[in-house]
Amino acid sequence: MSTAGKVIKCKAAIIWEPKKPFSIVEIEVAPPKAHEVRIQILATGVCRSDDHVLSGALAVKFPIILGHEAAGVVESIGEGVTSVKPGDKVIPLFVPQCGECRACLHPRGNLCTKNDLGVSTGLMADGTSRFTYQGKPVHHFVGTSTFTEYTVVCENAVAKIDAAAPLEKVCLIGCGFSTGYGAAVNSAKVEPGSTCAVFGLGGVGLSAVMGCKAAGASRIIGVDINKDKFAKAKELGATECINPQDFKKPIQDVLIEMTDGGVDYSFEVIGRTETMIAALASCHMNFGTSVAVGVPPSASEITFSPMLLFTGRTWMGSVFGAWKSKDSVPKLVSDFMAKKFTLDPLITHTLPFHKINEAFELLRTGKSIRSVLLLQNP
Ligand code: PAD
Ligand code: ZN
Ligand code: ZN
Repeated sequence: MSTAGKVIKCKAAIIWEPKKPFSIVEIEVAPPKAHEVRIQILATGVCRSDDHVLSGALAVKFPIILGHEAAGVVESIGEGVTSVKPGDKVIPLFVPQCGECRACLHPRGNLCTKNDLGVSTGLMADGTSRFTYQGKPVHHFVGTSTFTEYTVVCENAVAKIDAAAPLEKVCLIGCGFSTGYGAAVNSAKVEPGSTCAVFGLGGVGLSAVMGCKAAGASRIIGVDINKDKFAKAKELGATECINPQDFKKPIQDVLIEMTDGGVDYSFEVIGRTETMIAALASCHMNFGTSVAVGVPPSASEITFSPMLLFTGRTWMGSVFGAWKSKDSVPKLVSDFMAKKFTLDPLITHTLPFHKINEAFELLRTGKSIRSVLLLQNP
């Protein structure tokens, strides 16, 4: 029997307040309104950005359904939706692409103004939520909310992908892989023969390593305080790995010495203000570029010497790897299917949805790269 047009009761992982575990409860998911799409989520990755909400670093409205790196199947569509239909395999997009705003129309812009990042509302465009628990609304997260069996997203925030794509792998294209890889190939535009440093070797940082390698970098230096990350980083293209805790001097001084004055490109893929400055200072003063990828705590500010910029360095940020999401995600999935890159080394754990708290513990203790939660059998 079709569920289209009806409220769906299903399981979702709700967070009630920071520093508390997920509770899996039965929620109600309203049908999609005009220009909205209801998706059955089948696989979702666990990204540090979700954990930033749990730790309290990222300010959102509670209660909330987190999750933003997923893949699923369209269950039903609202009025006026033309780009997807029920049964299509899709990836939800935490950076939408409306195609009409200045960012979407600019050749270099990808942070569509319809996004719900930064100061988040936790609501759909009409100012309401599609989720209720015991009659009370529950907030959406960055327009996706994938830690639930069913979610509702705006049509601008969903991309149709190859029907043959393995959802338990390509869900990483919804965030971690695309963010890191794109930071190297789109934002920095790493050139063949260049020297790169990647700070933070988690799922996103390792994807940046893969992007640097694909772009032809000849030296890729991985930087992490967890040496257990080094073997995988080397497997994916890092030529050397260093642990800041092994040195008495600041890591930027170590990198400047190792590279005769600084790297061509550095990437901060941790989300800490100190390492953002260290990454900037590590790149060459004349022509070095540093890309800030890690999500900083909402309330943080940075103080740094303006000489770091005056002497010629470039500092830029990168959200979702600077990909125009709705156009690029289907192509990234096709590239994956054509074996132009691999996702397997990034997926260290695959767990059933009810083990969501365990998956976050694996991330916090540095034991996982990416955990993928399966909601049904994809
Ligand atoms: P992760 O926790 O898997 O990886 C972070 C890595 O940094 C770990 O290996 C840590 O050991 C390492 N680390 C921690 N502190 C330090 C330190 N002081 N010096 C060196 N290494 C350190 O996270 P992830 O890969 O899922 O995400 C990384 C960041 O990227 C995180 O802040 C996340 O919120 C952000 C992100 N940004 C976007 C975007 O669009 N810009 C998208 C997705 C994730
Ligand atoms: Zn993410
Ligand atoms: Zn837009």
